[in-house]
Amino acid sequence: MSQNKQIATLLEEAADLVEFLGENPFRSSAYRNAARSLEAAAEDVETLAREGRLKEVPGVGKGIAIWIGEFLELGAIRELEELRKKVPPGLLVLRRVQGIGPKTLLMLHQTLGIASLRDMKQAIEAGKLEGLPGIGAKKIENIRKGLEYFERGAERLSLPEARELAGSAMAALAPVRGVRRIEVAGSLRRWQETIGDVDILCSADEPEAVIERFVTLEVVADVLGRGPTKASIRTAAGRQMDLRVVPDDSFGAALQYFTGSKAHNVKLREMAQGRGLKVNEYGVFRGEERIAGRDEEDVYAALGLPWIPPELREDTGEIEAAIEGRLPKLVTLEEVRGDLHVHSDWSDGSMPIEAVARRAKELGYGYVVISDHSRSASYAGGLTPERLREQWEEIRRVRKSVCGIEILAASEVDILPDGRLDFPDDVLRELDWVVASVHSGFKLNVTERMRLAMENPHVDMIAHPTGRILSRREGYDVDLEPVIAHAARTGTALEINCYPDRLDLSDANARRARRQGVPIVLGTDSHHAGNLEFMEYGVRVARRAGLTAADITNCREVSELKEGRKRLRVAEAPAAEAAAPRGATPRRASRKGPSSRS
Ligand code: DGT
Ligand code: CA
Ligand code: CA
Ligand code: ZN
Repeated sequence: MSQNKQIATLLEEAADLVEFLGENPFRSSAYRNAARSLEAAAEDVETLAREGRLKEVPGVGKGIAIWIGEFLELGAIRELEELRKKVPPGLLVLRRVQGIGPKTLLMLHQTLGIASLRDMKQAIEAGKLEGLPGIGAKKIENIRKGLEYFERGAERLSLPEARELAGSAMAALAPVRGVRRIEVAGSLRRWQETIGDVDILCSADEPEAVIERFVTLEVVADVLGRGPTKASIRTAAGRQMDLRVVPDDSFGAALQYFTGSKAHNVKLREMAQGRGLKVNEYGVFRGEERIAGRDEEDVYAALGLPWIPPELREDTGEIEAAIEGRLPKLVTLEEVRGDLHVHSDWSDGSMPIEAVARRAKELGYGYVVISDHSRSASYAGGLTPERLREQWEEIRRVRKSVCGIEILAASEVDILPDGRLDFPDDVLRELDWVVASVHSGFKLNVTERMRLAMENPHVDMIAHPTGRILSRREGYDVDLEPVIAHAARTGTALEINCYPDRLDLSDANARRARRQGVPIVLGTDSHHAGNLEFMEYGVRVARRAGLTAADITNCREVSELKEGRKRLRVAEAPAAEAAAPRGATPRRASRKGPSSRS
């Protein structure tokens, strides 16, 4: 690990500790910002420190410069050591469980000595939480659910983690003598939202050499099994990876088999039997004769089917659709024309607006929004209307310096506990795009609040509609069915949030929403450099939901996007107008708004 990375890790830890101790939130975000910019810094800290240039790193002030100095000199940071003494590590793990706030946790630690996941579970089972001050039956039930959800999720890998593991293994295996083809299989190839274990398939002339390299990869902590053509390993972090090596002329059949899903394969085999054929990992057979197996396309073709994209292989109707020739033409990353959910350093992001614009342009987009938080999201540096107007000045400036891409002025406006929006209509009216989200009061009538927000003609989209965080929390107490129905009725888009630990809407929910005619938006919710690339995850969710470019708002060019905006349609449609209690906004050119570009 480089020293920059080491220090960044320590700063992240300090941020966690400070957060846990309930200290000034600015302190923890300062640590996190510094950590990120150290990781991104081109030069190593040692050089920077020697030349007295540490403070050139964004986010590194006097205090953190001292920390870095201590680390370089002593290999430790005194203030961090002090912080560590105040918080047992098990409590930091518990802190990530939904349903337990820091105050409760600290109290349970002090009264019951709870310091780990296991302590907490045992205390609940033994009924020790009952009757403690401020802890009702409902709260205990929430903690129990949070623990279950956390433990279930912790066993599976996130997509980025799985891709990283697979990518590094494949890079190491590809140069091994005799290797011909190598691919990921299993749930990772299907882009399932979490991954049980990583499956890799390889064709090679000398399987032993590949297996030998695999079991000696740097990440390997345990070899769980090893044979002449397959092996399974476990990493130090407890992650598992399987490798299969097959002859090149059955690579297609093996890839089809090991991609799964199991349910898809079972259905496919039944269908094949009906046609007098047999399918297995070695090929497609008519009697003794092998009629396909080298390439996956041939396997499907031998069964009379078009190739089915892996994302659809879950037995949710894709085989029937393939038989009837009505597989959807799934959306691709190249068809996405812009990003409709991006934060800049004006709120809790770290990218200046200009950097967002340049990156979006590099990605080939025609447009990108700047959708910073609104004032109620104070923890995230939400903007007041005054700051928002100042931001428009900056947007106008960047529009002049970065050409060839449209920068749309937007906001991610909070849906308040009573269902009102955090900005008045006369502010929202001037924006090019309005995202509305619930960021607080997860148990307060979320369904109704979202419905109210969607009544507002300025609200173009609801972000992360269920609020789930994969492996960490279940999400809001929201009933999605009426939310979807209301989105369809008001023409409000629902987001597939592309952040890999959100993926919200999920594939199944996106499919439901689309069936009811809801426009879908892919939003990265970018906060940092590199996050705009999360678009790929959202595209994969959309593909798993069977969506085409026509279903997705940001697969349109910017002109169509503007014309299609909800408030314009609402203004023209009397029926919908009646549904907007605060009155639909007539189309009106704004003098102050960011859209006036003269
Ligand atoms: P995961 O690892 O839980 O995220 O899910 P998968 O789908 O990667 O499952 P895994 O790793 O157990 O197996 C990889 C693929 O191998 C699976 O998708 C289909 C195939 N496969 C494994 N076991 C069986 C089986 O007993 N029957 C059939 N038809 N296919 C199997
Ligand atoms: Ca797997
Ligand atoms: Ca496996
Ligand atoms: Zn958000």
